[in-house]
Amino acid sequence: MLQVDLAPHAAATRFVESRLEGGATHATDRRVADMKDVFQDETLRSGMDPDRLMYQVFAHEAVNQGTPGGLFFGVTHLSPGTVGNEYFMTKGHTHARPECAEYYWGIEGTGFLVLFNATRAWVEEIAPGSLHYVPGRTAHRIVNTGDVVLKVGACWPSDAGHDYSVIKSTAFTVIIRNTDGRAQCVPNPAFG
Ligand code: S6P
Ligand code: ZN
Repeated sequence: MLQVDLAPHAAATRFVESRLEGGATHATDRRVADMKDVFQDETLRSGMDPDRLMYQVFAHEAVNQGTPGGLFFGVTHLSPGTVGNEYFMTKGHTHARPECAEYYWGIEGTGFLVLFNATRAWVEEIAPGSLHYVPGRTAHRIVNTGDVVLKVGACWPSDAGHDYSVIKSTAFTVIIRNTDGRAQCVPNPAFG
């Protein structure tokens, strides 16, 4: 009879309360101090508590970074808050292998996925259960427009890599800001 083994690696990895724990998982913290030149008002950001947690990324990497054909799985927990009138957000990036695409999906909280490529910018609303396809050659970041932690899942190719050269506050073509208590998507006044 065929022998079937319970894979110890898979058994050791857990997705618990939207966090990843166990084998081949790791967590990365991004604090206010790590977000230099990402928000419109750098003076306000630099005056905030540098240790304040902006987001955590939990990732499961079953293969080495750069492995062709593999996948990575992650969850981002993005805190609520603003820098001036700009909501907390991730740095944002394109992929170092620009053709690589990615899936995002909403788990908890509400926010926006901001995307742009050479021809257009667009924004998708994130809510529990929302599914988002990020095409290749498209810069992407998430923004928390709610009052609770925004939790978003992601799956991307293990050879995608990250290119953060788009993160400067002047580079994203649209920004999400709080206008009289409402989330508003506006052209980035600093773009270009
Ligand atoms: C990876 C994927 C996410 C982000 C995470 C943090 O391709 O898009 O896991 O890494 O949301 O964003 P950032 O822009 O700081 O890497
Ligand atoms: Zn990505």
